Amino acid sequence: MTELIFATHNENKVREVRPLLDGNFRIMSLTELGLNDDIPEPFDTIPENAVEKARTIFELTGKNCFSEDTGLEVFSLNGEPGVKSARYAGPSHHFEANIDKLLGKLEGKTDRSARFLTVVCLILNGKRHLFEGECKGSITIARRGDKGFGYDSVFIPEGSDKTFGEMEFEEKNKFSHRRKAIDKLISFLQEEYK
Ligand code: ITT
Repeated sequence: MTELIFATHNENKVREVRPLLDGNFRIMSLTELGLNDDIPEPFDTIPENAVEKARTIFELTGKNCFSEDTGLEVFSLNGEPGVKSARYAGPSHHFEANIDKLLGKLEGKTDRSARFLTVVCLILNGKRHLFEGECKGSITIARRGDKGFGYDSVFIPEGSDKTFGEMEFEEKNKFSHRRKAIDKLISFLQEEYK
């Protein structure tokens, strides 16, 4: 079975993505490989950071790998938190503080529309390929649900009345930005390996 490293330290992402690729590809996480060093995300755009994560792991291992970078963009906040999603409330990457800041900034705003954007970067046989996935939706007034991670408890995808925080990850995968980007990755890999 073809092996691919998923260049992420976020185990929630691994949990969502692994079942989508199961059967055809063996996904190895950085934790399983004992690669615990921080991966830099120095850039101001999501695609550049996705590339940087995959490039770092490819240089370290020389193996086929993919990464992904995700941001939440809120339209009435001019796209914030965007590329700063992980460190919106400060460098400590604290989910709860990030959500508090977001809900605070949206207080009194009627337009609460938002989207998650994911860019996956695959490095296959030394060549780089990018795939994008988007999920449109809106931000709730308060947190709902304790499943998922990050901003899941305040994001309702279009087509549902639940937040991602109220969904098991299989249900989130029916709507999610990550799922859509990974679907494109899978179609590409199927062509490459047919
Ligand atoms: P890696 O860089 O190791 O992959 P990360 O958690 O730092 O993991 P990102 O930079 O891609 O991941 O994500 C930025 C933040 O956006 C992340 O910390 C979460 O708070 C949030 N986020 C990403 N995907 C999300 C999702 O599907 N649902 C809710 N929040 C999400």
